[in-house]
Amino acid sequence: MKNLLFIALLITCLSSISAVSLNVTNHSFEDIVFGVDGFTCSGEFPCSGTITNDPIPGWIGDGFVGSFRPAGFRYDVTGLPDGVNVAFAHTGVTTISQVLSDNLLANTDYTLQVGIGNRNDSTGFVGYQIQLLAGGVLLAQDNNSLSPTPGSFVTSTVNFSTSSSDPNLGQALEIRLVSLGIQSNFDNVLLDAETTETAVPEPQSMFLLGLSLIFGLRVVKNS
Ligand SMILES: [Ca+2]
Repeated sequence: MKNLLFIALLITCLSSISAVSLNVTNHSFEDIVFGVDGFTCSGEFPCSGTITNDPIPGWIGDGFVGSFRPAGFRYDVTGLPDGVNVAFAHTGVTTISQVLSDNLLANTDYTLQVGIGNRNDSTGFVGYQIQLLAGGVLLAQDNNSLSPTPGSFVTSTVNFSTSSSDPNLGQALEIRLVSLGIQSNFDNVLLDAETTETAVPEPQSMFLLGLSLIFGLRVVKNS
């Protein structure tokens, strides 16, 4: 038992894997406070909502897009993934995008997750794409693989892993949410990064390693 503990401590000190959640501004589209069924739009299109030059703070839209607080009956199957707001895209093929402050790193596993919604009062699910880019280059995408039932959200997951020689290393990461028609809803955009390389032990780890070695040697000597 003591030998197993020693080995576990040794492995923990020598090879650590760390996962972090990268910052996505306004990731849940809650920055604007609405009454029920309130929404924003840029004013480029006929709009009965709140007209603003920044309909989805932190994000750039290329068409009729905005933040939206859907009434309860619009998503009565699963509710919303997070909070009370979503983002909507309401033109033919429309993209909502954000360039992140993080760059593409070597030896890292990236996991992008986004809620995709199909309103109860829609005339049919129009489809979507969830894309992860670096330096404007598409790395990976979910090209409309899921089809949420009316009144529900599903979670799209996009994975991408780098080696030590990916040609796009150091380029700024970007997330694009694409609606393929009128309209798709998005929510709760999460991007995690997990390094896969063996870490250089930090001072605290070196201290634990020293204790482990002393403890282990005593166990071996006394066995
Ligand atoms: Ca939300």
